[in-house]
Amino acid sequence: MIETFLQRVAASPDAPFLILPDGDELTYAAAARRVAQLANAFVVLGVQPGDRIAVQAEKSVDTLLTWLAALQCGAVYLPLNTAYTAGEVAYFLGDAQPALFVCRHEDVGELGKLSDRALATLKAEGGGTLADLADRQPEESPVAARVGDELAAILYTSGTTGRSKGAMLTLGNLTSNAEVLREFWRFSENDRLLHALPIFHTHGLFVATNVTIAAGGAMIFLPRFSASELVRLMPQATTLMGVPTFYSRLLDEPGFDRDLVRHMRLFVSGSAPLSAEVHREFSARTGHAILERYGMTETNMNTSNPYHGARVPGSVGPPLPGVMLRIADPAGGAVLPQGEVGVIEVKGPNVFKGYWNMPEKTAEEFRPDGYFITGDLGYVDEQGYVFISGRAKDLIISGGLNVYPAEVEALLDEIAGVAESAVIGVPHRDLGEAVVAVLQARDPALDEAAVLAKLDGKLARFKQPKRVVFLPELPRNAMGKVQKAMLREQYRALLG
Ligand code: MLC
Ligand code: AMP
Repeated sequence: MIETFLQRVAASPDAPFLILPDGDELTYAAAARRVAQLANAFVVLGVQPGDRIAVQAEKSVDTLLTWLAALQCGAVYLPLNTAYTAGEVAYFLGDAQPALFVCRHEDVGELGKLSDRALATLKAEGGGTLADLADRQPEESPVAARVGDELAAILYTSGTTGRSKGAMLTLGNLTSNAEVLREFWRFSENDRLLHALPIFHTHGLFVATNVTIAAGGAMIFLPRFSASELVRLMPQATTLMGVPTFYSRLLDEPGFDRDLVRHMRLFVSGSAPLSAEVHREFSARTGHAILERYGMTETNMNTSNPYHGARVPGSVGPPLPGVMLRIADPAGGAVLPQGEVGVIEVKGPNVFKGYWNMPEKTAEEFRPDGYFITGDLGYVDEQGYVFISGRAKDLIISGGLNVYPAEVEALLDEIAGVAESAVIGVPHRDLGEAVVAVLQARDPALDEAAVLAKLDGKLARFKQPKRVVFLPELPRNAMGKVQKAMLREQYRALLG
């Protein structure tokens, strides 16, 4: 991506790359100068090609540019969700052993001690020790020579069995996917993408940013999602990418109507299922059919509804060019005939190299012929459109963020007075699904507030249950396994 970025700099140095909510602009040339300064700062801090750089910092121009600067000096980028607690961050740093950890300036007291290598900080409003060091660096820097198979980034995804896994993404994975999406979604230098996603996940960092760079377009770069800010800035934009919650919230926003979006070229949704109802309501209100696509941290984007042609509500569209997709029997792996429901498997230049330091896990999730087992269940219709109908993995997706019940259950089971726990996802109008804990208590005095207080500080807040409910006993099947489907049914109206 750094080569693509620098080609864009050379071609159109004065074109805007980032447009800030107050109207300030950063051109491609100015961004390149800052990227070089940051890359030089990394080298001063001891980073060498192949080293990891972990970043847990608020969304800002400097934070975004650390991604390109890491590539420029040949490092491997490791972005971390700002919601992660110190305990969660300690695991990632221990596992990935980054040569440099960049954290929020205010966190240095708590997190500084987690890293025995170089440490630097960024402030949300600009500044911090990394920014100050970068200010004193030359505005040019050599570009590390690397080949496509080398690592560009490691993104941690939680696992069904507890430990988070670092998905290793190569330069080739990212550049090929960015190029395919640029062409498929017709991005150009005229595009102004409203960017309100976090920049520590595939969606905000790779899909949105890399596609913009590949096209030489600009991002209207918001520090966080706000429906009213999107409405205010929409007249300057051509495109928006978001999780389904963005779209349901926009529908609730006064002033969000056909006139406001008449000039828009494209609305893309992904990371979680977009309900057919929101899709239809959005079309009726605006005249635009949201384009839904399907991806994963491990695979980048796999499928997309077409740019021209039917965007089918409830479907994630056919496989993207270059992506091979099949439906297999989750148990034996036999490929199933068209129309049958099974586990979705994918193969292509977009698919990651494996999990960091976990060769056995990697081997388990690939078939011998190289297909990656996504853990999503679905089928392909007669027109070749993919429909996701469920998940073989025990995973909750809340507002586009993944929560693995096993991780929450492990912490709940440690609480004195809890006999057993089952964490489930229940329908939630705003977040799609929300986390609920069902507990069998040993201590009758244990209540919801006490349980939530015990989780606080140990688990990122988005993973914490929105409700805790108690049952005298958890329902089990003949094998003794907790029947989560039954619990999901029982509590499906809990959050309205
Ligand atoms: C925030 N909160 C959430 C939450 N987001 N709880 C559950 N699920 C979420 N997603 C909680 C906070 O902890 C806080 O709780 C309260 O809600 C308000 O926080 P906030 O920061 O003000 O929330 P808000 O700005 O409204 O955020 C909602 C959101 C955000 C939907 C805008 O979560 C978001 O940007 N999601 C996008 C995630 C994303 O980028 N996913 C892509 C993954 S990549 P409290 O208790 O402290 O008050 C991927 C691959 C692919 O999946 O295909 O793209
Ligand atoms: P992550 O591990 O955060 O990258 O999340 C990837 C998961 O998000 C996938 O395995 C799917 O379960 C889910 N996902 C992504 N896009 C969609 C979509 N359009 N519809 C349904 N689920 C999706």
